[in-house]
Amino acid sequence: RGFERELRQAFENDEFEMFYQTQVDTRDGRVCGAEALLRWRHPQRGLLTPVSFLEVLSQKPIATAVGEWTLRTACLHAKAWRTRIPDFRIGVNLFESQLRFGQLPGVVERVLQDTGLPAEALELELLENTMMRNDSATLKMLQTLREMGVGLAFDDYGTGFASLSMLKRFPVSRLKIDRAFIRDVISDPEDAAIVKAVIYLGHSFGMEVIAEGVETRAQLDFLRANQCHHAQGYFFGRPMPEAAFSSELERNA
Ligand code: G
Ligand code: G
Ligand code: MN
Ligand code: NA
Repeated sequence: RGFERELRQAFENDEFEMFYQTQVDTRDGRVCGAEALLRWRHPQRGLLTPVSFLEVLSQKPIATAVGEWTLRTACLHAKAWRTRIPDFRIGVNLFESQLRFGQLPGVVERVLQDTGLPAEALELELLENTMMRNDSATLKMLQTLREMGVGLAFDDYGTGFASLSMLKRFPVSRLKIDRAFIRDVISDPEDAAIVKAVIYLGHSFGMEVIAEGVETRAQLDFLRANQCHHAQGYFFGRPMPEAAFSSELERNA
C-alpha cells in the first residue's frame, strides 16, 4: 500500500530520528538514563511522533529493520553519554516483530559489540501484548537477553490485561508505571493506592520501578516518599534530539 512505500522511502532517506527523554534517580535528582523515542522528520508535514505512523509501521516487514536501526542508534548515543555519566542506561522500545523470529539476542549482541555499550547499559522496553504471546520461544529469548545482562522493562504497566503471574513467568527487571496512574496521583486516592501497590509489587519481585509522566514537583515528592527510585516525564524534560540531550548533559554533569 501507499503508506508502506512512504515509510520505506522515509527510512531509506534517513528521515527517522531518535529523540531522548531523561530518566532521573528520585533520591538525588541525578540523570541516570534516557528513553529513546522514534520520530519522523517528514519533509512536508514536519516532525511526526509515532502516534501518526507506529501502528502501520509495526505491522509491516520493515519494522524489523527500523527496530534494529533504533537499537543501534540509541546504543551508539548512549555509549558517548556514559563518558559523562558512567552508569547511564538507555531504554529502547521494541516492535513485536523483533521478537518473532528468534533473532533478537543475536542482533542485540552484535549491536552491543559494534557500539561498545555494556549489556547492563541497555534496557529493552516491552509491552504486555508482546509478552502475552506467551510462547516458550519468546520466553527463552527474553531469558537469554537477561542472562546477557540486558535489562527488560515492562512498559505501560497496569493499563492492560497482564496477569500478576506474568511477573513470575517473565524475567522482567523493571516495571514502568503507566502515566495514566501518575497524572492524578496527588488528588485521587485510588490512583495513589495503585501506584503504591505497583511499587511494592515490583520491589517484592526484586525489580526496579520507574514512574512515567511525572509533570509536577508534588508527583515527584509522592514517588520519592513511596520509594519509587526512578522517574521520567516533562517535569525533568521533554523528549529531545540527540544534540540537545548532549548539551543538557554537559550543562548538568
Ligand atoms: O513520546 P512518543 O510519542 O514518542 O511515544 C509514543 C509511543 O510510541 C510510545 O508508546 C512508545 O512506546 C512508542 N515508541 C516510541 N519510539 C519507539 C520506537 O523506537 N520503537 C517502538 N517500537 N515504539 C516506539
Ligand atoms: O508509550 P511510552 O510510555 O513508551 O511513550 C512515552 C510517551 O509519553 C511519549 O509519547 C512521550 O512523549 C510521552 N510523555 C513523556 N513524558 C510525558 C509527560 O510527562 N506527560 C505526558 N502527558 N506525556 C509524556
Ligand atoms: Mn516506552
Ligand atoms: Na509507557
